[in-house]
Amino acid sequence: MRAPWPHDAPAGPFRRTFWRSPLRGPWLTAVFGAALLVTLPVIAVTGFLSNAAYNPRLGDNAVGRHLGPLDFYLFSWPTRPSWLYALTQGLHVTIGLATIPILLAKLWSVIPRLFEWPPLRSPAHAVERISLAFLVGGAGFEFVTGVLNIQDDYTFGFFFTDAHYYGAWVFVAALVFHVALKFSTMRRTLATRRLLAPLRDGVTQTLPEPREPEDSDLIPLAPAAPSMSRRALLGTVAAGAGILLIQGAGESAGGPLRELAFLAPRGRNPFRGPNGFQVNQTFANAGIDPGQVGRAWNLRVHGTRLVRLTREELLALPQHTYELPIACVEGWSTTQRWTGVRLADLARLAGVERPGELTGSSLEQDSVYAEISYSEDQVADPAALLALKVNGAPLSLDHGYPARIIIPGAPGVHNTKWLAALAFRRS
Ligand SMILES: Nc1nc2c(c(=O)[nH]1)N[C@H]1C(S)=C(S)[C@@H](COP(=O)(O)O)O[C@H]1N2
Ligand SMILES: [Mo]
Repeated sequence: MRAPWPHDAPAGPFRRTFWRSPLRGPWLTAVFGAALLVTLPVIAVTGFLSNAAYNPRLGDNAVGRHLGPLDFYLFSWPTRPSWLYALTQGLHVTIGLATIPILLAKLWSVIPRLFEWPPLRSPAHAVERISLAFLVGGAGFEFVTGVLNIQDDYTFGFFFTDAHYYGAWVFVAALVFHVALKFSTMRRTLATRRLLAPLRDGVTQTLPEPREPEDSDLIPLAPAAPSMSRRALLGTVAAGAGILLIQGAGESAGGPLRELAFLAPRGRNPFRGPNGFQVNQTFANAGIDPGQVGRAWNLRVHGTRLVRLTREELLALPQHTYELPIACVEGWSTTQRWTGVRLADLARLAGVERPGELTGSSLEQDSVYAEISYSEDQVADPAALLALKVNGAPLSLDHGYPARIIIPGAPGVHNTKWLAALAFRRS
């Protein structure tokens, strides 16, 4: 298709003879491309869904953006099934991690393209090169920020959700453009070179891909001897992806698979912690004055009137128990048995018969957790609780004592701990 590079290119990587691996060629690139064509759309769709779970339309949402020009969510995030966000975010993180080896292999397979000479041949070529810069840059940015955030959530505060979200638009746009340009080449290559035939070759039979019926600048002009077969390369990449897939499944699915989650954020044992499960951020880390959660604590409930309730008074109200997950943006989730007062009951106490949006405030101020908004649907769910107990025991300080919010189907980060106040609006 493309004319071979002219020989007047400067020495080094700009010469086609510089790239010598006999494994590189359109078939190899097409195989990695086809794999990415399966995983990247799943990551993109689950990513946008998980973002929708933040309810970016709600006014005071500290975590999750205020509505920007690219937010067109047409629905309010549902509360049912209660594991919905655990699923979307679990898939996003698990398949995202498993894709990293494939992405790196794909990049390796096309490295010569990054050194094309002359760098710009025509306006159309310039557009293609610029889209490639956005594609590679966008992929790098999304994967690096994603992995950093998994390892230490919201290190970047507001910056992460905004940047990862808008970065996703850039990456997806560049990807759609790239696929439109390359899809037919990929299909033709896989068809003419017979899908899996090259996998039969051992190291000694591993020759460069044939330059007939069409040449490709990915095929080396001066190939070195192979140090591994294509089969071994694909096997290594697949094994890497498979291991990451299993570890991610262990993190988000829990159960016996949990033992396999060797990359679990900050190496925490999910079963260890007060109340029998892991803590995201400890009370000590939150920097709240311990005096604020002692005898003097009471919950302020704002509605058409202000009501103040001590923990004893809250415990005297009708209590309800539900099994609900905490599903973190980091990809892990854990289901526990929560007991407490229905949010809708508290709204009524404050004089709001038909509650609309709710804003919850934490004693932890000056943080992304200080204020979180909830939708009318979330408040109306009978399992949306002001939790006072978990697994039959009082909440531990680390899990949000004296009281925290638990909303079915919501991202873990919206389950505000160390609650100070609730403000109900009318529907
Ligand atoms: N005030 C406050 N609430 C919070 C957090 C926090 O750091 N501070 N972490 C949130 C996040 S990101 C998650 S995943 C859950 C974790 O709850 P856990 O620590 O009880 O497991 O609490 C959420 N509520
Ligand atoms: Mo989280």
